[in-house]
Amino acid sequence: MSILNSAVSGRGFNTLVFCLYMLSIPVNASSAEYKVSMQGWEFDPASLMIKTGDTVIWINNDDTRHKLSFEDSSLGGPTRENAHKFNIGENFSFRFTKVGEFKYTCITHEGQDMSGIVIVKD
Ligand SMILES: [Cu+2]
Repeated sequence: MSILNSAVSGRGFNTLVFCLYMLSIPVNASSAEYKVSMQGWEFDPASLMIKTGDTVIWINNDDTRHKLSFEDSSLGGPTRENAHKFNIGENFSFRFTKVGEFKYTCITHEGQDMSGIVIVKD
């Protein structure tokens, strides 16, 4: 049996496939998910630092409704005119594809200063 044969057959081949798979992991794992809880009329965490391509999931853990609105309309997310309305227990996810600092508020509870920020880096 030649060296080449042993490398591409049986266990050698499995090891080769495994190594290629491990090399591909950083590319596949480049996007992450973050959760922000709405509880006690606050966002928790109120400040998040993420990377482009990451997703943030807001979860309404209050027994009241909330309304999410981003300040920057160029983000493509919900805005004051088109806020995302959360019923009790409802989730909303948004994937950030732009670098920047994006402030958001619950427009129902602005008087209670219910606000947060997502900082997106490359
Ligand atoms: Cu609210």
